[in-house]
Amino acid sequence: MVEIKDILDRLNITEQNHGITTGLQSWPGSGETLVSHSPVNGGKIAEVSQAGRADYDQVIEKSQEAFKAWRLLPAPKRGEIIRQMGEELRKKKQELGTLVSYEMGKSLQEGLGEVQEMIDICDFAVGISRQLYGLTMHSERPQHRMYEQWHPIGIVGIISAFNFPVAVWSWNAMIAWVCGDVCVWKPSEKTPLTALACQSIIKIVLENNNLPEGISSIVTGGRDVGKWLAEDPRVALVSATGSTPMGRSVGEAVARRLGKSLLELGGNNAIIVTPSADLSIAVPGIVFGAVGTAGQRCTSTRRIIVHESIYEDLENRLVKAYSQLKIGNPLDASNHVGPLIDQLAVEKYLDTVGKVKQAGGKFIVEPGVLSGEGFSSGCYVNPCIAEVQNDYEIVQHETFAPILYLIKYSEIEEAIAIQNDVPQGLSSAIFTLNLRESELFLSQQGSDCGIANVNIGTSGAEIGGAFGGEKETGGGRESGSDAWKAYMRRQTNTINYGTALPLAQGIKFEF
Ligand code: UN1
Repeated sequence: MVEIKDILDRLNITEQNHGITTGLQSWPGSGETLVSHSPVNGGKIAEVSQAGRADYDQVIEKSQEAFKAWRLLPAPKRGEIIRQMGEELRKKKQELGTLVSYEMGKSLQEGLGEVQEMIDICDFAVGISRQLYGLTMHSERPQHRMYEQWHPIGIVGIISAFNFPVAVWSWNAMIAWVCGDVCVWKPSEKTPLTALACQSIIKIVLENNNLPEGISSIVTGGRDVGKWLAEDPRVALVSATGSTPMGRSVGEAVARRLGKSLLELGGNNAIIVTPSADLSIAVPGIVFGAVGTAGQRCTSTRRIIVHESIYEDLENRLVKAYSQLKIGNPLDASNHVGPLIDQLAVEKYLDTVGKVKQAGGKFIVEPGVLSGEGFSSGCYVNPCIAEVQNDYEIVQHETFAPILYLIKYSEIEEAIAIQNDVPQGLSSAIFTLNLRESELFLSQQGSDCGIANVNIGTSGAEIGGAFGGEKETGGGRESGSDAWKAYMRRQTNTINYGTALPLAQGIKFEF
């Protein structure tokens, strides 16, 4: 087993840490001290100071200055900086992945996978730095040229969640940086150390390239800091990942000042399992989706909508698979399921279990909180499965825990209607070998989610695609494809190289 003390040393995390940094400088914030505990064993990891308003303002002023310089660096040169960041992340993958696992509680494999996502988005961003393309269009006027170009927008505020404490920041930051923006990061209060570790890794690159402070800042803190970012007209874009209530308050505050927001909020992701499904791939897809990261991904599988003809067969296979799951220390590679993030999450798990029972749901794999040796943090719970109806109030909500719902259907149209009949619209999947069913599912009358998969589960999206969802998921797209456009402002340019001044739409204006 790894020695956490060594890992912290190698990532420059000490017992007491400055929670405010502008990339090169750091200082203790004037807010209350935050103590980070590991859900793995309940132990205290380290302390971090939080920001007061004056600390926040100082960071924003530094960011404004840095933006003036950073935007002048040609985009491919900015890409070169990101390439170097990817190299530093490669060198520290083991350490950072381990700290993610220890501070957040996901398995070491998933912690390492998260750092791999960071490395991959660096590579992607390097390519994008040479592809910030605008269109050209034919003017309706003679000797006129029209085109559009994309410019940096300024300061990007990044509010990230505990469940992907580093990867989701990097999807935003790496793309924002090649676009010419500067970033101010408010990490989750539950995982502040992984954020500081990221900063210490990329600081090497900022120093080696003599870059100014303020390109990459961290403001540690709670709701206050999120509110300051959301209400601050100096922050051009606020990208927020987290719960729907959090996103609603951020989105409303940003909209009030007519700023831009990019929201990546809750999911209530379903998998439809049809009669022709290959159950030998459907079962592992379902189980990883439901219990991986202890059900704490926004893409976690929450609902299985299964055809009545294979309902019993699938149910039996799932019960058998769940009986083989090993729950315990996530740093031990033989365990499949680690702890929930904290005691509050355990309370929410228990509350949901109670509500499922009250509504008439029947558990076929029993819930429960684990105690005894190895479970002293009180954060380990049994992944469980309940037979429910989709319209139960509780089933309409996202609970960030390994609780899986089974729902029966008889016609494919009904299955798609059930899949769509929730307020969220992030990820969805169908297991089928029937072309008509899969194409219907992917069509405009199919899944209403931002992500729709065939014969793979709902979680584990690759960075190359645009990531995000519809309805209460917030509508934002991050990561790959053309998600970079959210981090830039578009300018349409019309140039007259003739000797006359013809007006558009044929309007005559003579005097
Ligand atoms: C999240 O849970 O906020 O698709 C992001 C996935 C991961 C990202 C999840 N690549 O499951």
